[in-house]
Amino acid sequence: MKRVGEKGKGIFTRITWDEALDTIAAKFKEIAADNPQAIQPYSYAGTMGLVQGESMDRRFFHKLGASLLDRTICASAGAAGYKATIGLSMGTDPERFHEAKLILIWGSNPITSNVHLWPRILEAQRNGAKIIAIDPYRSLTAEKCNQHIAPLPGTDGALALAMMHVIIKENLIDADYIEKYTLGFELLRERALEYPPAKVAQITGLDETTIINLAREYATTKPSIIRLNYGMQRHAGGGMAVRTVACLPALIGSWRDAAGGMLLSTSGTFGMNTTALARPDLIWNNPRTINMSALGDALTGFQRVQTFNAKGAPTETLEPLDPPVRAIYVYNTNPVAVAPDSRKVIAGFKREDLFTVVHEIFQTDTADYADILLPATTQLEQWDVHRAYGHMYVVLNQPAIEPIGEAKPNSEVFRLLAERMGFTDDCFKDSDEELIRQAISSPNPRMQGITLEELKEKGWQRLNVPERFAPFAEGNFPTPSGKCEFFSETLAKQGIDPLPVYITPRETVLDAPQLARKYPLAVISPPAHNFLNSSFANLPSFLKAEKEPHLDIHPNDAGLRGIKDGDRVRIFNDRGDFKAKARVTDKARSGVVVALSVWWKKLSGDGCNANDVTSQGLTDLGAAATFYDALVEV
Ligand SMILES: Nc1nc2c(c(=O)[nH]1)N[C@H]1C(S)=C(S)[C@@H](COP(=O)(O)OP(=O)(O)OC[C@H]3O[C@@H](n4cnc5c(=O)[nH]c(N)nc54)[C@H](O)[C@@H]3O)O[C@H]1N2
Ligand SMILES: Nc1nc2c(c(=O)[nH]1)N[C@H]1C(S)=C(S)[C@@H](COP(=O)(O)OP(=O)(O)OC[C@H]3O[C@@H](n4cnc5c(=O)[nH]c(N)nc54)[C@H](O)[C@@H]3O)O[C@H]1N2
Ligand SMILES: [Mo]
Repeated sequence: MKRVGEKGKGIFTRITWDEALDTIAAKFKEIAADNPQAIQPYSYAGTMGLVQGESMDRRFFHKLGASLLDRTICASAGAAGYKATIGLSMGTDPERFHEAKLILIWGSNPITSNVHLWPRILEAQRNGAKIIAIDPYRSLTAEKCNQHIAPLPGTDGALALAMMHVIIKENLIDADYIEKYTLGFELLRERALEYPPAKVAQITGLDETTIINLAREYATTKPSIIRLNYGMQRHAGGGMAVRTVACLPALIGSWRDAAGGMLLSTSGTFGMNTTALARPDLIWNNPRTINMSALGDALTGFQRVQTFNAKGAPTETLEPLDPPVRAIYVYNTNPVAVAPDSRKVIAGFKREDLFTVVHEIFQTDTADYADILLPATTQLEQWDVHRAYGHMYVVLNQPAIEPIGEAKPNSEVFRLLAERMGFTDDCFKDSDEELIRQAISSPNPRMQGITLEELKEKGWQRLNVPERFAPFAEGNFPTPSGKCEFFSETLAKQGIDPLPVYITPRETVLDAPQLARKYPLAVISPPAHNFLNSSFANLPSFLKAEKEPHLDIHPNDAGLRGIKDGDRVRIFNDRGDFKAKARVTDKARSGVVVALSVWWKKLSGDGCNANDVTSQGLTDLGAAATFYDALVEV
């Protein structure tokens, strides 16, 4: 379809695929003749399949010479933080959780967002394990745990350092493991001594005894696992927070047990041949990279440049973006709803001189701003192969039905565009099945035995890892030193504190007192139970279940503002505002309000959602979005 109405109104007229593709190719040729870097690909996790998510699309934009995209909207802070300590996103097998005796669910809400892990956790609980949630919000998961510890958002790094303080002072460490398999313990010890529980109680808003007991229980119950996840990452110090928490298992030697250690993501266990898929060798012009979490800036003419202080706390300046973005091609993502600082994002998409292509299954908030809107197939209609971040299986996605209507898979559209652009390299002719073969043909030992034939037969294959996978039982950390790095030379070289350190959030009452006078409440907006980011947030059954946007607010905070349960409230800061129905509840700890997300703006009642108040500030490590680091008034 092509746009006939004003940008954002979503009024289109139907055209043929030929006309659509010719229009896009003509526009790209015109811009590329000037400078192809003015063309911006923009994609994320609509499908996480390798074929439809990171193959023909990457080849196309590499060959074109378009700007690159740093895909930071979700996991890059945690990945970078974990890498600094452990080396690679690899950890405990989710299928061992039922054997643990203590599980810390830290910044994660598995009942909603990791459904296949939850039964294992329940089984552990039935076997007598204690389950502790560490979360500022009493989530569905926290409600079912044996204990819920509710720190202020973004203070997890301090909490972990205080735990280390107790563990080291009370000699609850595994000295043998530390000696053989870790680097920098003496320095870590000195650092941890700077974080006594009394001091950290002030930072986190927890009782000193809660912190001490948590540390003791964690260190003395065997095996104990930490399921750490995204909640703690979405703050200015999110990368360092993950790096810090990731030191804990080595300190007490819990990696020795297949049901010990920790799980952030299993993605690094997979060794898919993503290079063969994306073909970075096709890049010829050393293009710039745009950070996807600062899309609002990019579309309005700016690039965010980060600098760090000696600890590694980030500050950012805006520099003019030259050339400006003249065309954007959006697929597998819905940035108008999910990217931070919506007003800037929308101001960008409204630009009359911006050429916008959106390839979608539904007419999303973002689709409404398209100049050309293309129909996409769903996973039911397309080939793909998946790795995972929450299990150990390679999964084949075979189409169950023919494409409906005129919908086409991402891979096919890029093949057709490549042809129109005159890209003659053979790699633009690869079929989806050929792409799958390339993805799984990898020298990585964990990929040995994975074949398309067996995948077709079974649908899935477990990675070539032992049933009782205990990757770091005897060290073998994939870090530069081969050890768990309490001290990181790599960080030191980047001018960042080589030891774990607490990096404060950008926007909290304690750390930004001036801002807090105007906006005294921290807002977090984790996934609503029935939505998948913004996917499914338009389907009638799920909308019925979620009813309308809500804001959970503690009785004290509600009382101070004369807010009663069921009142319609406005949540605002200098960036913007959105409206929701107040639920006065102690599920939100005092000082923190919770807006479960991600609502489509056009279905939310006021055309806005939680991202109207979130910021484009980036994390320390990984330059990720800081969705849960925002102050507001209600
Ligand atoms: N149903 C459903 N499932 C999903 C998704 C979805 O949208 N819906 N999204 C998928 C995606 S893309 C992702 S990335 C994952 C995300 O899934 P999770 O890893 O579970 O991450 P979140 O839901 O963002 O946050 C988890 C919990 O962290 C808490 N939290 C917020 N800030 C902090 C903090 O500073 N410290 C601590 N300790 N906790 C904090 C939140 O209150 C929340 O209960 O889920 C995936 N699965
Ligand atoms: N306030 C707030 N904002 C958040 C978050 C939060 O917790 N709070 N979570 C953040 C996180 S963790 C993430 S990962 C991002 C996720 O953000 P996105 O990656 O944008 O995920 P979705 O919002 O689910 O949008 C994916 C879109 O892809 C489309 N799609 C699905 N399959 C295909 C396909 O095969 N082809 C094409 N062309 N399109 C397809 C879907 O219809 C959907 O509209 O959002 C982030 N934004
Ligand atoms: Mo995500």
